Amino acid sequence: KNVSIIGVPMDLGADRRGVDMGPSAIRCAGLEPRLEQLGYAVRDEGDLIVRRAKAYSAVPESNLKYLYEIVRVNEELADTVSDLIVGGRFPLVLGGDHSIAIGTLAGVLRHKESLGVIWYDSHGDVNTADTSPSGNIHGMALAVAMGYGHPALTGIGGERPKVKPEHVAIVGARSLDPGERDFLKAKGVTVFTMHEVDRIGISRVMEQALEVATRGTDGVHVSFDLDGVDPKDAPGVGTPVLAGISLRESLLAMEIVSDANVVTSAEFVEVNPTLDSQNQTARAAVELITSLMGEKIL
Ligand code: DIR
Ligand code: MN
Ligand code: MN
Ligand code: MN
Repeated sequence: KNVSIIGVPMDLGADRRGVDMGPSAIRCAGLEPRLEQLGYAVRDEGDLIVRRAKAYSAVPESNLKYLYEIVRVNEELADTVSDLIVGGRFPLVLGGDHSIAIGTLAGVLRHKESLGVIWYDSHGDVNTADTSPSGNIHGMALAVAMGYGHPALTGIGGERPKVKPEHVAIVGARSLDPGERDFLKAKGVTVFTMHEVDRIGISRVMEQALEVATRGTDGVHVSFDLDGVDPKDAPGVGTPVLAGISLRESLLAMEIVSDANVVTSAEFVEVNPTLDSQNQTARAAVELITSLMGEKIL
């Protein structure tokens, strides 16, 4: 099987700088050789170019920070991901902030009528310009993938199917804005909050999440925000939230998803190595990626 690594050194979708170094940190943690050990033919496609912005380039009458550069990069990412799929390669995207999921999903959706999505995150990322308390586009990516938000964002990647709310499972939520709660209830998105993780355990949560993401779909995308993991295990993230899923549970989650043999694309985002010591969070990301890609202990 052919895997392509695409780095997107984007940090314009969030307030705190530094997740632009995520792709480099994950590479430094040894991703490529670890995937090769699993028998994959790995190609590193390198990084997309993200321009440093010197000031908010918000559109008039909108609070969307850095909209134009985020749109430009995500258009390029959508094309890149789409071309790789045409070439028979598995796209593994490294962030960068979570706004890059807009481009990844737009590219994948050119080839899928009905894509399931597992969104592993302490946040919902279903704000729109109207509900966002921050104007940060990383908090909007999942809404955009479902077709909700500013037309400059929902139009990325051109005409293509959207992700349907009934095919989405959010796992690990513990920080939702009021507008996001309303949105998730109104659209009927399945959300496994920390309450469910604690009550029924991560293995049953993942089995149920897989049910949601595979029922009536033709593939599953895993969008993994490292802030879904507890800050004790993944301190190097842009927006840490206490009381999260442990790294051990998260590795089990990825193993369960891997065993289902349904994943068609993945991204790992929000690694901020400036907040780490010993590149801890990128090293966790490599373990999570290899678990998702089929690594077994024995
Ligand atoms: C918050 C934070 N809900 C926002 N979102 C984050 O700004 O929309 N997502 N950090 O990962
Ligand atoms: Mn996120
Ligand atoms: Mn998050
Ligand atoms: Mn369906």
